[in-house]
This record gives sequence, structure tokens and C-alpha cells, in this order.
Amino acid sequence: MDIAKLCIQPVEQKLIQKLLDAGQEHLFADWDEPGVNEETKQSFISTLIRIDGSYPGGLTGYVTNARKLLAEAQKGENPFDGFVPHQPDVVDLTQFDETYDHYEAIGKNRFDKTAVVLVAGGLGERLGYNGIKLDIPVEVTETTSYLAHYAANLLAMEARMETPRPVPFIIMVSEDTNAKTRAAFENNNWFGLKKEQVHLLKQELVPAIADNDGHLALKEKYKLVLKPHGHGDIHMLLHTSGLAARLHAEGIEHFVYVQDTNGQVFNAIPAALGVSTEKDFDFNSIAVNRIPGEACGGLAKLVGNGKELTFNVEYNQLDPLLRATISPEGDVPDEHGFSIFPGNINVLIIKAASYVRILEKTQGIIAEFVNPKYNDDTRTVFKKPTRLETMMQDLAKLFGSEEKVGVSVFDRRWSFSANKNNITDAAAKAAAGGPPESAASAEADFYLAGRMKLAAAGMKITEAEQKIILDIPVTPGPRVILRPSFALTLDEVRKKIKDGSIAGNATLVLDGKDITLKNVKITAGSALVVKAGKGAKITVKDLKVDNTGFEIVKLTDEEMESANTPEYLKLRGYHLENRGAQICEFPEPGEYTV
Ligand code: UGB
Repeated sequence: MDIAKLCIQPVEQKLIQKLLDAGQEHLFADWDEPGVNEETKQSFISTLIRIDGSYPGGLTGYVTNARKLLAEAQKGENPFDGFVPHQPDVVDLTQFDETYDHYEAIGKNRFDKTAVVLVAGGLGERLGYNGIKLDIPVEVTETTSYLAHYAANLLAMEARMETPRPVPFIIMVSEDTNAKTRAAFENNNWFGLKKEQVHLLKQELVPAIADNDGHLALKEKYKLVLKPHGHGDIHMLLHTSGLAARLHAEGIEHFVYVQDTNGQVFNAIPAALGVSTEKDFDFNSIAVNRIPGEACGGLAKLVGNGKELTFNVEYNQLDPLLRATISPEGDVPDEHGFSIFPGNINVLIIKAASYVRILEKTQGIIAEFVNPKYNDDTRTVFKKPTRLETMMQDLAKLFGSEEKVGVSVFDRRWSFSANKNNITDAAAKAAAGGPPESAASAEADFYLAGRMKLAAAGMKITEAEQKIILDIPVTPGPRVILRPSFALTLDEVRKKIKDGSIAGNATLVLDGKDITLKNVKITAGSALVVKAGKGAKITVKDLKVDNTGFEIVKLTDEEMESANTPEYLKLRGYHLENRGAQICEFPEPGEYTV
């Protein structure tokens, strides 16, 4: 192909020449003669230009990185050769004790120096939902979406600051999720947030690679095969957009990273921020006790080769590492039934100063890896094109001995219950004894966290009997929702709730800052919903709530099949019906007693 004859811009000619020099002639081989398929050619070149601009080092940098990583992969080297895993520096926050209160008290004063980063570029193939996961309701008592729930937490954080300032909310989207995420904000008046505090950063796909020589794969003439680069892109985007450095300069000291469907995450954030602050951790991973074999990485300190590094060993690499070192039987349970190392739930708290420095040094390209599936032992031919990937938690691999890397372990269902699996897979996981991580189990755990808060305040809880819905076990009640506006810490819950009881399938929803409950008894199946607007002070005292409440109603086979049933209900297999809940709403300022 004669580039000079192509009717394109100099910058495009330059890129094509660079690609030719980098051994990518096949991309331009057998092109049609000038005048034929010009639009398709132009669109192909535009794609190349776009990807070249979005990857630090450009497309040729990507090819160079790919060749290096593919050569290493071909040798089949063990990335952990010479390292032995040890327990990381752990702060145990699995109990609501003095230590927990201590860290929460520190963390709640740090909200004005915190930015929240949500990675939401994933399509959620395991869940198979026909929309963005952020739009799925985390609970169907009031049908609050994950995004609305996260936004409410940010507003509640702001409301607790001495000098309120909006909490920066950075959301990574992808081509798959961009338009719908924007629409969710626009259709809901930005969930009460200020438009300027929300930063949507879009990750681009990267080209797939056909072979060990780093040839970019073509789907057909003039069309690359493009694939996601993984959640680690968030670091690159925070660097190339200049946002991390700017927010740090504006006073942000910690970035908190969360995933798209974890309704529990803000329960743990205040105490974890307290840990990061007091221990001066540069990198703090929120973790849970891990069940052996589950799709959740293990956090370990790897010691060897003159180094000591604490990071997540991804679930597919953990068993071989353990077999080769400290546990010949592999990823097996300890005496408590848990895996040897705490489980990574990909909730990270990173100190802004160290983060910005590391981003500068690396251009935000964090520990890329490649995972080709080879045709045979010669490791020369791939079954299908592969691509470079990154995982956000791998940033920790760049934190050396000068930095402090630690782990804060929380009660699992208090801090993590994701909605990742479709009903069939979730049922299989439950049958195998693991967490189903489905819409129903995530919702049940959302209510459980509410019960844990009530119990910490001294309320008497009697749980409902377990129900099996679509082969997934759930504890249906009491369904307790303490909105972030009501309380963000255990200390706040304890100050606002005294005595009382709640039982069985009962429901309690508290929404608003100035609500106090004294000796409120909610009988099985009954429901109390209290909502306080700005300036409304409500005291609910010595009240026995005994009504027909909300009822969980299983969807019939017909409803499960029907196109009229919302997909978020089909993911659960039930809906909730209000049979006579006591709903007390006080939108106007004033003092009220119920
Ligand atoms: N995501 C993106 O934003 N962009 C992408 O390209 C891909 C994903 P998955 P995964 O929760 O237990 C992680 O697919 O990667 C977002 C950890 O690596 O749900 O299999 C996506 O939208 C693992 O150690 O998870 O596993 C979502 O918000 C363990 O912690 C997030 O990235 C595991 O999560 C995670 O994507 C877990």
C-alpha cells in the first residue's frame, strides 16, 4: 500500500507508517484500490487513531508491551517464583467492638478529604442483565437502584462534614455502559448530587492480539477485534484526565474504590478510612474471610527475591501458588472453614499523595498481564485472540517497601454482597455451599446489615425462617433499611435507637436525619416506614407496630416468563406487596411524635 496515495490527514499517515514499522503490515494488506470502500477505510483509520490516543505510549507502545508479556507467558514462567506467601498486615474489624468504634470515629471526620471512585464499565456477563447493573434495585421494598444508593451515601457524607463540600464521585464507564449511566443521572436529577461533582471517565477497548509476535487481530478486512482492558483502566484514566492530581491539589487525601453492585460497601468505609488514616496506609484493601475456591482473590504478603509485597493473588493463581509453597493441598479451608488468606472484595482505599506519585511514574499503566489460551504445549498458537488486561487491585504491586500496604478485614455480609450471578449459576453456587451472589442474596444481606445496626443499638431481633426461592436460600426478614441520611456509623445508630424489638418478616425503613426510636416493637410481618424531610424532628416512642406490613410474593411461572415482569424482579423470583404498612412521612420542618 502506498500511504502517500491515501486521501488522509498527515497525522493518520504518520500513525500508519508507525504501525508498518512495528510489523503490522497485515492491517493494510490487500486494501482495495483508491476510490473503493473509502468510508470503511476511513472508519478503520479513525478507530486506530482513537485507540492510539487513549493508550499511553500509543498503539505501538501497546504492541511492544504485548510482545514482552507474550514472550514471558510463552516461557510459562511462574510470576510468583521465589516468593512465599505470608499473612499481610491485617486490622481485624470483624466484630463491632471498641476497635471498630475507634476507627469509625476517626474515619467519619475524613469525609471531606475523600473521593469515591466507582468502576462500572463491566457488562456483567455472569448476571446476564439487559441494562447497566447500576440501574438494578438493591432492594425492592422501595426499589432503590445501586446508583441511587451510592449517591445517597455521598450526600450523607457531605451532610456530616463540618464545612460541607461535595464528595467527588468518579465513575468509570465503557462503551457498553456510558450512555445508560449518563441517562440514569439525567433522568433522576443527578440523584441530588451536583453535576460538577460527578466525573464520568470512559474506558476504551483495546485491540486483541493474534499471535506471539504481537500482530493485531482482524475480525475482517478494515475491522480490528476489540476487547475490554479490565478495571485497572481506572488508574490510567485518573492519570490521563489529570483528575487524580487535580483532586489531590484541591485537598483530597484518599480515593476509595468501589465496585458496581455491592450495596454493603458504605457500611465498612468509615472504619476503613479510619484505619487508613491512623495507620497511615498508602494502600488499604477492604477484605473478608474468604471461602476456599471462590471467585475472589486472596490478599497475601509475598516475601522473596529481596522483596516484600502485599497484593491480591487472583483466584485463578492462588491455588497453584499455595500448592507450590505453604499448602501442598492447595486452596483448602482452615479450622474455621476459611481460606488461608483474606478475600479481596476490590474495595480499596489509596492515599492520594502516593497515588499521584505512582501514576506520574507509570503513566497509569498498572501491572498489565496477558492470559492467552494456547492451542497446545508449544505455546505458539492461540485458541482465540488475546489482549492485555489490568486489574485495579494490582496497583498494590507497585507499592514497595517505602509504602505501607495493609488489609482491613470486615464481616463478610456487612461489607460485601455483590449481585453478580444469574439465578441458575447462583443456585449452583448455593448448592455447593458458597455465597450465591445473586440479586436475592444481595437484597437479603442488605436487610441483614440493617439488622446488624439495630442489634448494635440494643434492639432485640428475631430472624424469619429461611426461604428457598428459585433454589436460592434467603432469610427474608426482618427487612431493615436505615438510609444513609439517617445514619452512616454505628455510633449514630446507637444515639438514635434505644431498646425495642423487631421480628420475623417485619419491615423497618428510616429515612432522614432527625428520627429517634425509643422502645419501638415491630411484630412479625408488620411494617413501619418513617421519613423525615429537612428540619423535621421525629420521635417514635413506646410504639407497638402490629399491621399487615409488606409481603414477599413469589413470581408465578407465568410471571417469570412474561415480558411485562421487570427483569430486576425475574433476577429475584419475587416481589413485595404492601398489605398495610404504617408509613409516616414528615416533609415539613417541625417536631413530631409518633
Ligand atoms: N469493570 C470495569 O469497570 N471495567 C472492566 O473492563 C471490567 C470490569 P467483575 P472480577 O468482587 O469478588 C473482581 O467482573 O474482575 C468493573 C476482582 O478482580 O464483577 O471477576 C465492573 O463493572 C476479584 O479479586 O469482577 O473480579 C465491576 O464493578 C474479586 O474481588 C468491577 O469492575 C471480585 O471482583 C469488577 O468486575 C469480587
